[in-house]
Amino acid sequence: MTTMSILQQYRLKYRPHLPPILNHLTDLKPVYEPYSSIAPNTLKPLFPETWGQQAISFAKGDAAPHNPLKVGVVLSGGQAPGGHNVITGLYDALQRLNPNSRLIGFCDGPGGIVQNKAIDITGDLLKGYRNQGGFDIIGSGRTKIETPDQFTAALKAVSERDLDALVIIGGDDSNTNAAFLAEYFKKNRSKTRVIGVPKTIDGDLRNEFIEISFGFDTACKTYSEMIGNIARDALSAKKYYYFIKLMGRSASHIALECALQTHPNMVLIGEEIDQEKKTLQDVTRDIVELIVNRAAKGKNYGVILIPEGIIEFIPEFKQLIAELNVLMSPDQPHQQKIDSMDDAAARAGYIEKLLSKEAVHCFNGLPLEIKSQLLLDRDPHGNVQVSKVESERLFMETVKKELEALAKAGKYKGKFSAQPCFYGYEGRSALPSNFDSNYCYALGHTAALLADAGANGYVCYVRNLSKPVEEWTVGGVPLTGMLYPEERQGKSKPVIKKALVDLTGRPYFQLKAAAPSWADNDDYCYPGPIQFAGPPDLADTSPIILKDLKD
Ligand code: FBP
Repeated sequence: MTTMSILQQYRLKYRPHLPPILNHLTDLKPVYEPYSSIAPNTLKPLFPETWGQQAISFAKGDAAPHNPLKVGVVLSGGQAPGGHNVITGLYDALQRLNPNSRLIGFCDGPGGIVQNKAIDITGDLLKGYRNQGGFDIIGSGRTKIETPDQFTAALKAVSERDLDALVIIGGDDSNTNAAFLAEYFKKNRSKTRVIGVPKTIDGDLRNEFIEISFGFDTACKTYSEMIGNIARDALSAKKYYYFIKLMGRSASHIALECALQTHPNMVLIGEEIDQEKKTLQDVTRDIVELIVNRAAKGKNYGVILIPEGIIEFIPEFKQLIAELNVLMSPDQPHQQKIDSMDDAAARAGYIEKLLSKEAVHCFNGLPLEIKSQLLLDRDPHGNVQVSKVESERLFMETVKKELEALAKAGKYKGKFSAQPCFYGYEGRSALPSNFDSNYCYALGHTAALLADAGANGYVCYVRNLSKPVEEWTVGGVPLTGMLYPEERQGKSKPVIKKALVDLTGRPYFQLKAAAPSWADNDDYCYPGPIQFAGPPDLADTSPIILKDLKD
């Protein structure tokens, strides 16, 4: 273990607050409740063993002895602050249920299950990870368990290790995978139950039960600190437009939350662009209009937030990306051919010939750099790696061109100097906020309770998150009920649908109401660094976008 900063040492001593129901672990009994699944019945034949289960909550019963459990845990996908607290919460709860319980951690993501590579997670090991950022205790990875051989290997691993349960900490894809593993294990008469935990800074694993995935709060607070600092810099020097791309693969939840925290001059919301069917040129013109109006007031600076997933919401890009996803899928020879070419222009030229007329029109209008970024390797789920596409630079470029044309026509007299920023990875392993520390610790406890209750194919929830911890409730919902058929790499597959920004929701209306003033005036708000100590309205805040739920 490396030397710990003073703050890290203080955070090790932080005792996460638990909702009162989790103070009585050994007395709790599961309560089964009807659950309105969104999954169409066409998916039922794929899940004969785990279809149609009820939701589970917990209520106080009589104190009863609990059998020792052996549980495996795995971290899957991108890092999200709080992962270590899910594991400490799981460990502590298993110990409280029965001190002879054991926890093992599969290393480096789901690939560790397939390779049966794991370590014992002990109280001593956890001493250095309580309330700390990152996933480094066991590592993470993006391997997806999908081939028959991988399923067989996973079953072998959990059987050899005699696991009562396997806890998968992951996003929408990993929890989809958890649903399939739960079904497969049960079908093969394995005793190992599978339980998911909703993780992802993107905040797109949301539904009636999952109010927000863990990590979102800390990531947004981290980005908002930086956006606030940049806004103050813009206001002080009055010479730059900052084009800030914010992580969040598809949905614009992070951009929305950060905008509500910092009040930039403009924020692009992918879902709105999609609804209004705005082209690249339309979006460029919206930004240009803001810049021209501000220039007329002598303001040649500003802050513009761009969600990472933006390009997929612009219709011409949507089609281009859909075609690229199919063309570059593993059963096609094109990715290999492209990778063997040294020259970026040749690579672009090769793919151009395979695209439809509409897609080629969009592709040809892009700078070569962006074309190359679109042709990089797919992620393990077959998606274009949008975090590699520098949309902040793309917009800087298109806006600059348009402003030059306006200047030539005598319609713009301002100065335009822009700086690109990308805030992404730096938010994923930050020290978790009190909110994420508490939330994750409660999620870990809930996973232990579900394992103890014999639940299979469930994802944990903690609800009422916009309220004080004392009002939080916990339980589990069946994963199959959250599935929906979606086209992936040209094939229809059941997946947990990514939740997009609700354009009829309170947070979006709040943004729309404030946007005109933010555009003209410099209403910047400076949240500063995450606070871990102090009054609750300073240190224990939850994401602003949650406030529409029950308030
Ligand atoms: P998860 O969905 O696995 O939580 O990851 C989300 C994310 O952080 C996205 O915001 C981003 O697009 C992507 O991971 C980057 O992935 P990588 O770490 O593979 O570069």
